[in-house]
Amino acid sequence: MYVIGERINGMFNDVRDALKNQDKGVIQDLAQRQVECGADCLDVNVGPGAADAVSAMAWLVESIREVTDAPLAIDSTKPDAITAGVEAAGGKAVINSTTGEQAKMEKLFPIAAEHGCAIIGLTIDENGVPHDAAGRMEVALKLLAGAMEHGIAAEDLYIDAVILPVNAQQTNPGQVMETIRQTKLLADPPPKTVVGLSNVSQGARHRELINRTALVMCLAGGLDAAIVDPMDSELMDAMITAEVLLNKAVYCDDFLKAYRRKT
Ligand code: THG
Repeated sequence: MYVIGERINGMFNDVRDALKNQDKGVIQDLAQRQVECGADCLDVNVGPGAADAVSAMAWLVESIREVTDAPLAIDSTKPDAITAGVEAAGGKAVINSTTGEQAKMEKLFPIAAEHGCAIIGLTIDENGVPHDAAGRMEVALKLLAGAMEHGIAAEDLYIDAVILPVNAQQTNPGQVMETIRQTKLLADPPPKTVVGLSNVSQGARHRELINRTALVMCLAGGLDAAIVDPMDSELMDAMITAEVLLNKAVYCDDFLKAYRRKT
């Protein structure tokens, strides 16, 4: 599984304060620790409070680039902030994200094509988040068609079925898991699949247990990537073990250690 570290997000108080005080050491430490724990890519999101999202994104990415050249998932609803982040990342970036809304696709697919970036497509359109897997698949198909029109390969499109807090919407995770399964049948080769895992447990008790159980269930449906906290070692152990059981990693008695040696 492609591990996208979630911790550089202004939703977290330490990141929000670091942005306010221009304290790049905090950001650099989070970048290095996530990579050491197995992140393949780092999500970068300035959070809802940033006054100037464009300059905040550029500052975050430049700070991270001083310590790692890991790919970055440039996470913003604002196309200008995404462009600033992708340019500061030196092209090694995943655009997070477009939706299936026509106006958004027309803005964001050209940015991905121009910079040669992969792009996440949320299954949200002009009507909002669909209620079931069938509605999500309709949007996924629009996203795939939009990507292809702009010369973006299916494998560079990550369909995100939008996992939501289970305590508020108990039918959501099951619909997301079904969407993951169906997305892998959409085309040959199929688009990739991703979730922002920690959404599922927001506001709930036993967050870590919910996160790791949901991750294993999504992996069984064919999940390719997830935005997660790689410093949660029990979550990472569950992911590694699921990959062995799904025959995506070779079994050996020391499989946890073998995976960690790779990172
Ligand atoms: N899809 C895509 N991108 C995404 C999401 C998604 N980016 C953002 C988010 N969802 C994934 N990242 C997070 C990061 C943190 C949390 C949830 C998802 C989180 N934060 C604590 C909370 O809200 O309780 C913050 C509190 C704290 O600990 O300080 O849970 O779905 N493409």
